[in-house]
Amino acid sequence: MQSTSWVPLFPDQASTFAWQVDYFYFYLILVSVSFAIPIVVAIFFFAIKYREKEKFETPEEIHGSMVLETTWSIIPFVISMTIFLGGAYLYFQQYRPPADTMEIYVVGKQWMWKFQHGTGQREINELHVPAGRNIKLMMTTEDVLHDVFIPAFRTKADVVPGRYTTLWFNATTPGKYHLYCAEYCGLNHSGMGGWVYVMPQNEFDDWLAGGGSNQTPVELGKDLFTNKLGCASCHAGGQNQRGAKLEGLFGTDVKLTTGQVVKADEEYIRNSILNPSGQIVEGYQPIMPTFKGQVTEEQLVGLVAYIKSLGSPNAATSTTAAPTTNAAAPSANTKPAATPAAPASNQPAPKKK
Ligand SMILES: [Cu+2]
Repeated sequence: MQSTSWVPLFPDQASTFAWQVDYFYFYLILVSVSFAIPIVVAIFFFAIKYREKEKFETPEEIHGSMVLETTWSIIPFVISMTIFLGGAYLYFQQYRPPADTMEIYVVGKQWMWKFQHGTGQREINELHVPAGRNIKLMMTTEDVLHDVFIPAFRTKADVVPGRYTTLWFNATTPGKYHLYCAEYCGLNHSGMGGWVYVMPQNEFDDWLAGGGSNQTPVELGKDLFTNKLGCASCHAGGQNQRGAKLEGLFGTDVKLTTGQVVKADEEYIRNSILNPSGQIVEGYQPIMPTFKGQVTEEQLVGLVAYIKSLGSPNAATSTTAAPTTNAAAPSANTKPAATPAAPASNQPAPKKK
């Protein structure tokens, strides 16, 4: 760890893909240098060799060379394809989270980072994660564009108002690593940063257990859904069901009245809450009011987490934290609490263990 005030040329390599990014970067430098140097040398060499020795000298004409033209087309083509393929490989690795991730919700705001774990713990400008696990950040912002940047993990992603973006990593080495906002976001942009603490799994479990009993995102969402926002009055099962069925919805394909088929992911749920008439599910009326302006980003995160917890066909991705912690694992099986306001329990969510 570099904790001195000078900036190291290369930050620590602390994620599974850090060395790959570095190798690729070195490769780009190597390619650039091995072209730049011969070109500069050739410029000087030819400038001297073919300088005008007599006034009004006429150079000898040449009429092209098939061999030369072919060579200088094929070689750069091959080299640029290695750059393209290397870059594409790294991109796919970095921006396609694996299935077995631990999710952490992130809300950016001028000028701080707010994190919330699946078990409810909240953090500001600090993020604790276990080493050796796939972590997925589900991110949005309350105001302007921000960008999560963790140099030691060699990864960054924009945080965009009005939508969810994701970032994943697997931190290899316990330690303390800088977290930055990498998108100019106003006056105190430079102060918008913090630290990521990578801990061994057992220390992380202790940390998580000591975090008090915050409401988990799923609990918050459930409370909003059944009580505060009254979503359950239309979306819960039974005679009064006028809204689309939400149990088992997450991750499925939804057919809209327009004939379009969309995937019910986080973004879809979010849009359905904020702009319901934009995507009416086939067989339903456009009667749902918008909740734009009535729910904060954190409440939206809760609602999305709750609807996710109502079950999905492939429930492998869970919002729970470490499997070893028993601290309030929010999942579908905590659901049938005897809440009279939630007739949703008429239709037990698919139980998956
Ligand atoms: Cu920012």
